[in-house]
Amino acid sequence: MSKTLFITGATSGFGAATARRFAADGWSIVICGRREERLYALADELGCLTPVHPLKLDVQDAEAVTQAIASLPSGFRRIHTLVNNAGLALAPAAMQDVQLADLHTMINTNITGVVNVTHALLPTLIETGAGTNIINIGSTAGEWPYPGSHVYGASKAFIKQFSYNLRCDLLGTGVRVTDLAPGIAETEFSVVRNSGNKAAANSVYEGTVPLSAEDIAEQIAHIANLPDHININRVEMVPVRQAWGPYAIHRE
Ligand code: NDP
Ligand code: 8X3
Repeated sequence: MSKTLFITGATSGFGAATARRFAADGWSIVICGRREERLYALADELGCLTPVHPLKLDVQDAEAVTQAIASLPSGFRRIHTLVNNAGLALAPAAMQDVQLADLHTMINTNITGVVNVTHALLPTLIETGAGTNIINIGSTAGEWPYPGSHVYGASKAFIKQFSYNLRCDLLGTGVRVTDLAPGIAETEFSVVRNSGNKAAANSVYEGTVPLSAEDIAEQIAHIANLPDHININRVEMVPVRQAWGPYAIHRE
């Protein structure tokens, strides 16, 4: 029987690329996202390769997450790999200049959403045990501060510590946990962050070579398929053209 991947945020970017990568390997896949049209289009695309179950889901809604996971069809209940990928950055300006609602959306999606989905899937992951995976998509922003990252970066720092703490709780179950922390990657991420302003989004990637969604998908596939006795705690993955800047100094 094929293994089953459960991936959130599959309607775009890393999530869609990862669904395609695992489908090519013959995994059964539960794809989640809020945009129904995209979800069904991806299910149609991959359905000729492998069993696919599209799940329209807002990860912020704990009750909806619990219900959706409890009602998975029988062929999709035994999850082998959970990828907590759904997430977003908003309000790319100083904390003092942004809307509180945008900060709440990031917290509710990047933190609460990950907790909701993980809590609901832990019983099935633990039941299967050895070789199963929780791969949480963090970010370099969770480790390295920069202006305008405020709650977004802090939400990704949560992902790192949550992943490490989960490993402690899951020791002995065989369930593996990884914080996969990419640097800049070209997806719809920057369009969302810049409220649909494509020119502002494109300028993030102008004149450089960012990571691609397929690069991330390849890394996720690598981690998920490692021998059962290996746990990758954290991977920080950046383009060659990305490094750190100096401390900022305020001068009169
Ligand atoms: P995209 O904007 O391309 O994809 C984000 C995905 O998250 C979409 O499928 C979206 O689907 C889904 N999503 C957002 N909010 C919700 C929600 N409330 N419920 C369910 N799904 C939701 O961005 P990326 O692929 O780049 O981002 C994927 C992850 O990678 C995010 O966690 C992001 O923070 C992280 N990341 C991105 C980097 C980058 O530079 N691109 C670098 C490091 C980390 P829908 O709108 O249909 O619900
Ligand atoms: C997204 C990468 O560099 O925009 O997590 O913070 S970055």
